[in-house]
Amino acid sequence: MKLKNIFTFLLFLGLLSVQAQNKKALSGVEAKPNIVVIYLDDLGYGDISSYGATELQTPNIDVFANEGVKFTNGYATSATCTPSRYGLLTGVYPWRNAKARILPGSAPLIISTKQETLPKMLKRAGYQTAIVGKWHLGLGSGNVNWNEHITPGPNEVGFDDAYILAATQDRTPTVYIKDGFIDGLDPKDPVFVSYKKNFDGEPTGLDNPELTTMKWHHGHNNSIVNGIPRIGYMKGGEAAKWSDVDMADHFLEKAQAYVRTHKSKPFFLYYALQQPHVPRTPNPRFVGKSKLGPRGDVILEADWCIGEFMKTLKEEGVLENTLIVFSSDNGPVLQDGYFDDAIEKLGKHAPAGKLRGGKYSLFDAGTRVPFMVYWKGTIKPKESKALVCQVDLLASFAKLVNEKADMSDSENMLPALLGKSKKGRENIVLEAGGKTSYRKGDWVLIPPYKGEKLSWHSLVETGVDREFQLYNLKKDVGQTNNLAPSNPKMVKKLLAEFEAIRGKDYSNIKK
Ligand code: NG6
Ligand code: CA
Repeated sequence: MKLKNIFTFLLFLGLLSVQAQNKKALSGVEAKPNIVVIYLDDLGYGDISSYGATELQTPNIDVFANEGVKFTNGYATSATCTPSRYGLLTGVYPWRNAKARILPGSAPLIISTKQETLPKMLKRAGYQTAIVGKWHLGLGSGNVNWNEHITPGPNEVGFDDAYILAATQDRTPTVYIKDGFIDGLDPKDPVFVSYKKNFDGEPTGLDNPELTTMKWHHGHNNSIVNGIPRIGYMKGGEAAKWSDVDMADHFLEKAQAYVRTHKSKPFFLYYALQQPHVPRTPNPRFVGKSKLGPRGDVILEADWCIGEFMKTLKEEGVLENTLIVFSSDNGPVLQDGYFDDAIEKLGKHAPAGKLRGGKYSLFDAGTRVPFMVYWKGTIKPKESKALVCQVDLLASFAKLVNEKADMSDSENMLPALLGKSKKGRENIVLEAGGKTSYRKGDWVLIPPYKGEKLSWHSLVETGVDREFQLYNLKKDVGQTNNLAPSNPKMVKKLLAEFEAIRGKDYSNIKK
C-alpha cells in the first residue's frame, strides 16, 4: 500500500471506532466522547435566533439547536451567576450553600476542595479537564496575596488546567489567572485588590468621571481600568491587565489551543464566555454589527467565537467525538450598571422571548435559558420539552462515562439529553437572590416574600410578592395570570412538596 492509502485506511478505521463509541453511548453503554460545556453569561431565552430572536442572527449557536437537542424547558439553577455556576459544577442546588451568592472579586472559594464536582468525576473516568473563561466561584481562603500562588481555586476542585477571569468583567482584579498565577504579572508591579477602600492616589469612577469612557449608572464607580469604572478597587499589575475589547478573542484562542494540545485523549472543557454581561465591550470588528448597541454586538461576537471554536474541533478531527452542551448562567438584563444603549437601542428585540422577568428574577426568564446538546453524527435533531437543569450534568455525564458520582440534587437526564427520552425531571427548586420557587410539571409556585417587586437598579421584575403566586406555564407562559387565589388546593399540594425539599424555613416573611 502506498503511504497515502495507508493513511486513508487508518483514518477510516479511526472514524469507525469513533462511530462505534458513539453508538455505545446511545445504547446505554459507556462512551468517552470529549465533553465541552459552552456557557454564556446573562444570555436570555430569546437572545438567539433559534429560540425566536428576529433582530439578531446567531447562525453558529443555532447549529446546536437545529442539529442537536433543543430544550424548551432547560434551566439554570439560579437567576444569577455564582449560584448557577456552583450548581452546574457541583450538582448541588446553590440554595443549600449560603455562600453561593454573587461574589466580590476578593471572595474565598465557595466549593469545598472535598466536594464532588463535575471535573473531578470526569477526571476519575480518565478525562483531562480544563476551564477557560469566567470563574466567579471565589479564590483562596481569605486575604489572597495576588502576587503569589492563588489557591485553592479551579485546580483544587478538579480542573487540570485553568485560564480564568476571577469574578466578572466588571469586577477587580482585571487580570487573567493561569493555574493560580496572574498571567503576565511583573513582580516589580504587584497587584493589590480591595473591596473595602480605595488605594491612596488611585482614581475612581466616582471622583474622576473625566477619566472614564464608559459611564456608570449604578455601582461600578470604583477603580478605572481601560476607561471603564469597575466594582472593587485595584492597584498595580499594569502589564497584566486585560484588554476588554480583546477578551473574547483571548479566551477563544485559549480554548482552541486547548483542543489542539489535548485532542489525543478524552477531555472536558468548560468554555465560559463573558458575553453579554456588562461591561459590554465588543471588539471593533463587531461594533455596530447588530444595530442593537453593544449588548447585541457582543452576542454576535460570542456567536462568531463559537463558530471559530467549532471550526477548530472540525480541523482537529474531533468534532464527531465531542458532545457539546450550550447554555447560559441566568436570564437577560439590559441595564446592569453602565449607560450602554442596551435599552435605547433595543427596538423589537425581546431578550427573554415570551417569558416574564429576567436576571435576578423568580419569574421564569430568570432561570429558563437556552439549553442545547449537540453531538454531531450521534444525536438526532429534536426539540424537547423535557424539564432539565444544569445541576443534572453531573449525574448524566457520570452515567455516560460509567463513573460513580457523589450527587445530591443532580438527576440522571442522559436519555433526555441525548434525545432518546421525553422524560425530564419531575420538579426543580429555583433560586433568585436567596429566595426560591418551585416548578413541578407545568406549574410554578412562588411563595410569599418580602422585598422589591421591581429591582431599583435594573428595573427587572423580581417575581417577589407578599402573596402566593401560582402559574400554569402551559397555558400562560408569560406568567400573567396568578391562579393562587382560585386554586388553593394546588397551592397547598405544591407547597407541601416544595417544603419537603426546601425545608419550612425558606421565607423571609416572619409569620
Ligand atoms: C451585581 C452588579 C451587576 C452584576 C452582577 C453580577 C451592582 C449594582 N450590580 O451586584 O452589575 O455585576 O452583580 O452578575 O453592582 S452575575 O451575572 O455575575 O451574577
Ligand atoms: Ca450571569
